[in-house]
Amino acid sequence: MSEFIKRACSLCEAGCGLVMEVADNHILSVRPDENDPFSQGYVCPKGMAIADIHDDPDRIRTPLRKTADGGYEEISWNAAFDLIEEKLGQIRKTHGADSIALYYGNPLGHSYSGIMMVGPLVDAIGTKNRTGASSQDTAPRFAASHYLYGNTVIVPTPDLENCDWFLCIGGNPAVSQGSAMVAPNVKGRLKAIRERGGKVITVDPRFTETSKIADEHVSIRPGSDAAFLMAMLHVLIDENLIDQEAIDAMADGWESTADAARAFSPERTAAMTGIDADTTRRLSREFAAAKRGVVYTRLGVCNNRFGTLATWANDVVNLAAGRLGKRGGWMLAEPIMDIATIADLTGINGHGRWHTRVRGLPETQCDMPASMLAEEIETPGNGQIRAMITIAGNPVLSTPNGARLDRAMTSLEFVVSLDLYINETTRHADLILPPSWHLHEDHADALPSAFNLRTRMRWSGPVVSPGPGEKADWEIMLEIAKRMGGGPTGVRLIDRAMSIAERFGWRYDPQKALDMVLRLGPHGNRFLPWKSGVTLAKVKEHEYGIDLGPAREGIAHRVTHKNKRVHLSHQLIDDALAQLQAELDRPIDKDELLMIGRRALRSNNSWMHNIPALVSGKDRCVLFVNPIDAERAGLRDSEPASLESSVFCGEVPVRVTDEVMAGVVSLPHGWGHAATKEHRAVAGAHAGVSANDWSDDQQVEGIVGQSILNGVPVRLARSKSGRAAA
Ligand SMILES: Nc1nc2c(c(=O)[nH]1)N[C@H]1C(S)=C(S)[C@@H](COP(=O)(O)OP(=O)(O)OC[C@H]3O[C@@H](n4cnc5c(=O)[nH]c(N)nc54)[C@H](O)[C@@H]3O)O[C@H]1N2
Ligand SMILES: Nc1nc2c(c(=O)[nH]1)N[C@H]1C(S)=C(S)[C@@H](COP(=O)(O)OP(=O)(O)OC[C@H]3O[C@@H](n4cnc5c(=O)[nH]c(N)nc54)[C@H](O)[C@@H]3O)O[C@H]1N2
Ligand code: SF4
Ligand SMILES: [Mo]
Repeated sequence: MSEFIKRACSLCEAGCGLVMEVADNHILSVRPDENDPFSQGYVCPKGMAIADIHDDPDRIRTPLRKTADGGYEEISWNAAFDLIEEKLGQIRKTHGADSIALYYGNPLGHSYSGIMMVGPLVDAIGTKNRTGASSQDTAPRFAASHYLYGNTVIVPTPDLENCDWFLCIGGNPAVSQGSAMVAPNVKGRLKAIRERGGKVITVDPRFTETSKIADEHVSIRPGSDAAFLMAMLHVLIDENLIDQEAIDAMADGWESTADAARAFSPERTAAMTGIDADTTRRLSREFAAAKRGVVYTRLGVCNNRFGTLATWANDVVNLAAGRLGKRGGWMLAEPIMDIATIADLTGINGHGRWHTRVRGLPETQCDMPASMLAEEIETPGNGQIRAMITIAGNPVLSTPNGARLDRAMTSLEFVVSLDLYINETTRHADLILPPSWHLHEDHADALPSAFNLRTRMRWSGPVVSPGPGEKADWEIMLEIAKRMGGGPTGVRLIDRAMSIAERFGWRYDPQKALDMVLRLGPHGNRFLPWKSGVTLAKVKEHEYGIDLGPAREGIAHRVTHKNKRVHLSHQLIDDALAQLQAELDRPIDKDELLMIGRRALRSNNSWMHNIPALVSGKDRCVLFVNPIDAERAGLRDSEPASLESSVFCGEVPVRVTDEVMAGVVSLPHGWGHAATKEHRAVAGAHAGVSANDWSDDQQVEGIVGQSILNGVPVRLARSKSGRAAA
């Protein structure tokens, strides 16, 4: 007899409702949950393939240890933990804690129990060399929020439900499902804006899947968004379209900000942005005239030059037009958990408190920029990285100059990886530890709730039970933390008390930890039995979770600066503005070619290419080239080309298309699986090339040191061999 189990998809922040048919602890089918009030029957192809990932025959099911001849042997969990304790213990003793680096990847952000264990594990090791995917996608956002609102995790979100004018800059939500905005079925939501008489505009170097459903598309030169946003601000001020009352009520430092905007007339920024002054003026006027307009920036703006400045300017433009904290505008979510306080208590709210050894790059939210990895491994001296733990990540494919990191990793003394697969990074591991994975675990949308304009949380139970000996990420991480002298909280005294309690049968339980943060949160019952309020038990009572309604308007209830106001002026921002100004008048090199990325609906960064349903059809790892650039380089459609950057030269198959603007080429990241084809047959058959072999680890954004993954300078030529590398 089969049963039908409802479950929120845990593959991205949208959290779409799924129904899974299960019999004998096996998933027979997956379908959209038409009754889910939030996703309303929407599911993307990745969600539909979640059981294929779960059952992928190429997944690792037991801990593996690398053998002397480069093969793998199975090893028991205990022996694996003993080895970790011995090796990492020895390396830390001899070379200090910073010699052990920890990289955690994107999927961990979708596991509440796993992400909660990162801090304690890092504390147990004692290293400052913690890095991960957020330094590839969101560090500029976190830093801008830290300075503007007082806390890295206070991130404004566009109110798609209620806006009537949506300017989407450097995001492709029709494919990504939206980043830092929880909105299942974004396409439907964007169409709804138009159906209620509103307008959707994309600003992007590529005519994207989102552009296709928008009213207007504006091409922009990569890396110039800060200039475009400052020009919008200039027009709003110049034409007296600002909401002075809202600005005065909310923000400090407006005068100097307005002063700075003077230098950025749309006539002056046009050369850098490629957007003519009339278009910038018209869009600014439309924005101000719209009743409920909002300007949104995302990844293409963040992991780019001037990422932090542009993100800051994004918020300032919304503030200036009176759209910050307003219904249909740029709003602050009110998560059920008080994540700003958690960020303060755990010390993650901050920027620039310590720096990398070799290049002096700053931490943001306790994470170092990931581009530091290769040089920190290669450069001798005190604090040189000699061992690495990777968790749910693939930095060889996802961080800039991946080929350099690939080489550098071979010199490490010890590598432990927690992953489902032997991938391009974990193949360097001495030990690979497989987690039992999502569908064996319970799931709560804890982190994404920070970007959800409905104050809601959903909890789903495990769909199938793990086999004997399978462990969740959090269990593996906790055991490593213990072996390194720590425990589940990272606070020595409490951890010690917990370890004593364990002798009497007490066990750490992530559900209890989640329950605690819910109870202590703004809607929680504070452990007072007579008080009604949110507890995990109450969340569990509702099959689609608790929904306390839309976030309130205003910002003061969320801003954590003492005076509850937005702080606009900061030296770092002033310096970046001066640098941007200096670049405005730089003549544009006619031959300049900048490479950007491209996401696809049936892919998730580097790791879903082993699922047949997600890679069928034409190979997607091709370089999009504008016909003008193709002609210049003498390239023809479908032929391979030689692509060169400051760090790498290799061949790529080309598609000639005016989808990308002239001067811009586009290659998706996350491919390049030739080195692991013996471990992942399907991915190996669709190997492709890695875009990050071309991106440069030495070129980073100026304030937070974010990897520059969009806007990489390249040169194109006819391939000499006449064969594509892919
Ligand atoms: N050129 C270029 N580079 C980019 C980007 C770009 O746009 N262009 N995007 C950047 C962005 S936004 C990001 S977030 C990064 C992503 O980069 P990473 O986070 O480094 O890598 P992923 O490709 O997401 O790989 C995730 C790994 O986690 C494993 N995994 C999946 N689920 C779990 C789990 O529950 N537990 C464990 N232990 N492992 C799991 C998968 O098998 C896979 O190997 O890439 C960045 N790199
Ligand atoms: N299907 C699918 N969904 C995903 C992912 C995936 O790999 N596949 N990855 C997930 C992850 S980790 C993240 S962080 C989110 C990211 O989600 P989004 O923030 O929506 O990011 P992208 O889809 O990469 O879109 C970035 C856009 O920026 C454009 N761009 C590049 N350079 C510039 C520039 O200089 N200026 C401007 N204005 N635009 C520029 C690109 O052409 C692209 O259209 O998506 C998540 N969702
Ligand atoms: S958009 Fe796709 S991957 Fe994201 S939650 Fe929904 S079904 Fe899952
Ligand atoms: Mo990301």
